[in-house]
Amino acid sequence: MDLFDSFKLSKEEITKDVYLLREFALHDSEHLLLADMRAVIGQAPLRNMMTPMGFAMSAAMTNCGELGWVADKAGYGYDTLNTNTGKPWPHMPASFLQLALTAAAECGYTDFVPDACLINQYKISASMGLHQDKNERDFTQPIVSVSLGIPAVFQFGGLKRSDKPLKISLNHGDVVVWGGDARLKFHGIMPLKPNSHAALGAYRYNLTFRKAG
Ligand code: MD6
Ligand code: FE
Repeated sequence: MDLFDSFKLSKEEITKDVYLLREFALHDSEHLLLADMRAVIGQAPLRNMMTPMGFAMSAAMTNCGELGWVADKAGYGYDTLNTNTGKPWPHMPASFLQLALTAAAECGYTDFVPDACLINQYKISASMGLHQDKNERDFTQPIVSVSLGIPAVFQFGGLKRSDKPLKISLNHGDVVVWGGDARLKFHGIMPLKPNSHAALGAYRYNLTFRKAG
């Protein structure tokens, strides 16, 4: 049997303008993706940034692409330089870009031009509080989010922080494409439960691709 015959795209619209592509990243050269992620982290090490309120975030972060998302005393935003090293962020690997573009196109976003990829690493019990992604310039561009490693429960609510969120489990290789009316909705990650993944150990990684600039 041809490799391609066995690939049936799984696409579910979990709520308006939020698409879940189960295991999509596994069909798109998974090993290269993991090797490229390790190389980016090697050049721009993960670190726990401080929020403007003075709290360390429990997820460790780094970036690749022209722009990287950073948090510090001055606030949140994108920077062309890695504030830790003073150097530009590593280039976005071709495997990353290919995955982001094909996932976006599957969901109707054929003109996605990501210039930033935020890499989040969660250890057991790390979490991310409900937030909006609103530091980007152009909210007509979607966000493509790739989950790797151990599972997590993703929450997504409404346009107000107090709107009750839906919960959905995200597993290794799952991709979420998020845009349109959902673009500014609150979302977060519940504290990770103890678990282990064959290739990535007791961690979850999330790649979020954006057009930031
Ligand atoms: C995470 N993701 O999955 C955190 N933001 O670790 C996000 O904050 C996120 O997955 C916007 C769109 C999709 C996402
Ligand atoms: Fe987010």
